[in-house]
Amino acid sequence: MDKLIITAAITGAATIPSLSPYLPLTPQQIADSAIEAARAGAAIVHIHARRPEDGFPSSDPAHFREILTKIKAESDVVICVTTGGSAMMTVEERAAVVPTFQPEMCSFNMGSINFALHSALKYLKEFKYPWEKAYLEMSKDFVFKNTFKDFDYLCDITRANNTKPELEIYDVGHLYNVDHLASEGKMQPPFHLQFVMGVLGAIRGTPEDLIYLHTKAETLFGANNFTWSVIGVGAAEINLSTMAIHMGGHVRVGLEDNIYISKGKLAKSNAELVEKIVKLADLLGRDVATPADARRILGLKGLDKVNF
Ligand code: KMH
Ligand code: ZN
Repeated sequence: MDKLIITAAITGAATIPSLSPYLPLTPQQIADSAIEAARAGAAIVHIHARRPEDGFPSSDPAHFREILTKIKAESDVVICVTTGGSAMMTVEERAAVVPTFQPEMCSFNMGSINFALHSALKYLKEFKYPWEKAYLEMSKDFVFKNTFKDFDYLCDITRANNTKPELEIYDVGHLYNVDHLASEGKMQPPFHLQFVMGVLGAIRGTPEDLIYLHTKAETLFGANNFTWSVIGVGAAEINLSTMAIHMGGHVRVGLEDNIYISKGKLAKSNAELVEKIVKLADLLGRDVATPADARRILGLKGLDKVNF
């Protein structure tokens, strides 16, 4: 079994600032939190940007540049930049980070889904920033758009910049989309699949759902033609991580996906969530990958080839 690659998803766009005072918002906070997560054992950090003044999801290259250069100055961690951004951005805005920064990795969302956040309105009554309440309400009508036209665009720019796409699989049909693009010669194995489980609008985070996605990927691609990782959104995080460590997959944790370190107790940092996975890996007898191990396992181009 390969060493375990832990990805830390630092801030995202779905977690709103009022959900946790520990969510990093400014470029400095996001970079510091990523560096700390890397020191705790994350081999990859997944990066979104936010407007420093109010934490609203940002696609501004200046915000990304500040975050990426600060991380690179302090750490050799692999940086996987989002092209998912938020459902309020156009695909062109979301994907601009790839030609601009030519990162080693980027997310590549493999299908359109409803991406609903409105259930947080049931328990969240006070908001830190004016945009947050409307953002949750509007998500009831959000479609997170990732069409075949968008796939073509992302295939072109990831290939042109030698950026390894992390294929975000929110449901089983998304595996068939990968297969379709591969059959057209637009994507080549080995694929790196990220099973995103527990978003309201897509597959849930149950054990049988993970087994099903994994089995279907093996059937479609063959066991040697893909690596995989899992995101358990919310409460599913630790259970699905345990399964993935045991099954030879990799794990993503972080405040983008889950704000709790244990039942009802907020995680104080991304590093704390990473440390929990490091302990779990140790208990289950799996070694944790360094950034150099992750580059070898995933076949990445190297930090000297990025443009920041
Ligand atoms: N927020 C996650 C559920 C992306 O950034 O492209 C999915 C994600 C997508 O991380
Ligand atoms: Zn993301």
